[in-house]
Amino acid sequence: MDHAADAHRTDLMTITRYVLNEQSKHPESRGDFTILLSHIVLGCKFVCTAVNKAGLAKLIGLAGETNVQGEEQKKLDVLSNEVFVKALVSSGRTCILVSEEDEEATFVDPALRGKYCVVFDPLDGSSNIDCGVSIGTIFGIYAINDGVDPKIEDVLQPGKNMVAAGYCMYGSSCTLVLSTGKGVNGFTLDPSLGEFILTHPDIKIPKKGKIYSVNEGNAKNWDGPTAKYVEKCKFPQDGSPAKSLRYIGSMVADVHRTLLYGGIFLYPADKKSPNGKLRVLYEVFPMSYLMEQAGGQAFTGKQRALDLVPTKIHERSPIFLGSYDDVEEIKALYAAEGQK
Ligand code: FDP
Repeated sequence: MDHAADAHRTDLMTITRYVLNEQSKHPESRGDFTILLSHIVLGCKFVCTAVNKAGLAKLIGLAGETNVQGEEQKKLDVLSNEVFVKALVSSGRTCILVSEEDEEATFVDPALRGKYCVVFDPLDGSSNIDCGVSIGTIFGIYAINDGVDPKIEDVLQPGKNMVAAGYCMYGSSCTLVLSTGKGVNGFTLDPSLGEFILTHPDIKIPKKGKIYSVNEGNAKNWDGPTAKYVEKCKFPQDGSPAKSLRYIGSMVADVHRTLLYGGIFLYPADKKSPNGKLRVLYEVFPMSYLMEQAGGQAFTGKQRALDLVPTKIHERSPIFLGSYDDVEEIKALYAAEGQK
């Protein structure tokens, strides 16, 4: 441990302090959002610990299996969902929860209701769990006027209406990236303090990147603009260098790299999946919100992603997101296709 460096870090901007500072700019605020966020942070810390211990604790396995003590084992994604649902309900600030793990939305008991609707994927990138590759939690937050009589329409809103969005990546470090509509900030969990510390203030995505990120195994089923775009990445005709390909297959990790290094992340529609794979409410919207807040763009192949109005809670959409100029290029290819 570098005690000398630690000795200099005496003024730590924790995530709670950061949000309280923001709250103090709104004297009318009652602190509800701060309380909600502290429950999300607790969920992230819990899942981070569970992910780190997964191999040791044999948490990996089929839901319903029993361990040596005869206790029921839960798969990490099932466990993570339970943790987040309980943390969000007990915050007393939520009224509707939509989780990737639950077919139906959860309407919070009236006695515990607040004004926020939270949409989330408790553990995204599940195919990477068993091999220890980075995975994450993604969340988006809507606020409704009052949480007394919530309706499913309250979450079927365009992503631009979200009041906050973020993700927590369980990787070589545990990083929480958050936007409350005024830029993007990244916080890294200091395990010795148990606190998320502001390590990446005001993240801005490079205007143009050198990396593209897509599952090329699906290439035979792509439409014209996606195929042309990827061809251009590999064989640019304008003398620019070819882009590098990076694809982890875990949205949080691929988007995190895109946000920090620039470039583009694509999960397009294809002949087999005409709506793509990724879910609008808790994958496409939060990541698009963060990208726009960081100066990038997010496009569905037809429109700005955050303008999409979902009609079902588990709806899917194609998505192209990342550096402003790179997304501009794919938009131009779709526009040209539309003019044919
Ligand atoms: P996973 O299936 O492993 O849960 O939506 C889930 C997701 O992962 C994303 O995290 C990831 O970006 C994408 O699917 C990967 O899909 P492919 O395996 O089709 O590339």
